[in-house]
Amino acid sequence: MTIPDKQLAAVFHNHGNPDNVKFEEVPVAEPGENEVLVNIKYTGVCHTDLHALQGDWPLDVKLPLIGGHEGAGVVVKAGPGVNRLKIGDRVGVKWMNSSCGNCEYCMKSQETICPNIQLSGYTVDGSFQHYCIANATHATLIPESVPLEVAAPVMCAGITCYRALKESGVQPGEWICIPGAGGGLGHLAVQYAKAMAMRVVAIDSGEDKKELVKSFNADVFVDFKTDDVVEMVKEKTGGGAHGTLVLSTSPKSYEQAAAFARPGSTMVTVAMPAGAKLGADIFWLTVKMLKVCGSHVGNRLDSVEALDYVARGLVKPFYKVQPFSTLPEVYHLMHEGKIAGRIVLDLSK
Ligand code: 8ID
Ligand code: ZN
Repeated sequence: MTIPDKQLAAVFHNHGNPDNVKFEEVPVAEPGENEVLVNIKYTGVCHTDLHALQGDWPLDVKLPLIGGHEGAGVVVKAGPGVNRLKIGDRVGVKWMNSSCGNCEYCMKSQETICPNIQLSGYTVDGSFQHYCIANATHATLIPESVPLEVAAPVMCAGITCYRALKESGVQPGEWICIPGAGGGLGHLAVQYAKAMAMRVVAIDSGEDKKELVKSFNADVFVDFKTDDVVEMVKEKTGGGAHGTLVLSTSPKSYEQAAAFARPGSTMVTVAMPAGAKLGADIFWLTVKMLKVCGSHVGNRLDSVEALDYVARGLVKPFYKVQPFSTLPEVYHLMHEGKIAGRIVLDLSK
């Protein structure tokens, strides 16, 4: 296979709205030490990509940036010192691009809190291009039985939900509450939770998202636009969920999660709405003995395990495939909360 010198990439030079994304010809990068060049076939679009475009977060974005961190493709070139991967391997390019491997956190497999972390589609260029650089230690091998377009949404959404559910400490038979259940992360969280024998309260809005989460056997659906969220969660779970995974991009979900929390339960913060603060009342936090726990994607083993649930047929990403050129439209739909499941971009179109 010949690798071209130049390729098409979705780039933004400044923060702003989806019209800031331009399709430009850029050089194909050369893999460095312990890096591989991946020919991206499919990439999911995560709400994080939209946060990066808008400049929502208190962490600097590389500019100009090629976003994207749910890439799935094939290794076409290996840099010096690569032993783990070879040309032809099917791999995923994740948000977790690389870590130092030597700090206190890396030593404990907590690589997602490594102070020297690099993030695909944020601090380094990501999967919204045909040829993307990936770190050979962190790229995830995709099992042969999992098609690349299916693997793409797992590379961020799947891994993140899987790890966050573990962090919640919710046991089989107990209730997990999932605000944002009909979105990219949410629809996978519902499935991982059911596969772990949890009972699920799914919160989102609209018939299509209700039908989607019900098709994954969510036990209860609460519509945040028409239902009294706090009262309904408490009533259906007999006093509040044992854990909550906040996957909604509305800060209101954090207020509600603190209000419907069952005493002794854990709220896992996953979604990061711009400027959101935790407004929980310290009195109730204390006397209800609530736990608040942040969860940032997953480590290398979480990634392998999350894909294994898919390979075993326990989790099935729900996605619509669209041409690469539709990325700006995807951002518009995402901003309006109109995407049920994920949109996966086909780089060949
Ligand atoms: O490692 C991490 N912590 C991590 C990894 C990946 C993504 C964090 N994230 C973050 C993203 O940056 C984003 O802030 O998780 C959030 C959700 O990402 P997503 O699933 O990719 O977003 P989406 O597909 O747009 O889904 C959001 C859902 O929230 C619903 C929407 O209807 C949509 O289905 N929602 C909204 I907006 N308001 C809601 C509310 N009040 C709500 N659901 C319940 N209650
Ligand atoms: Zn993501």
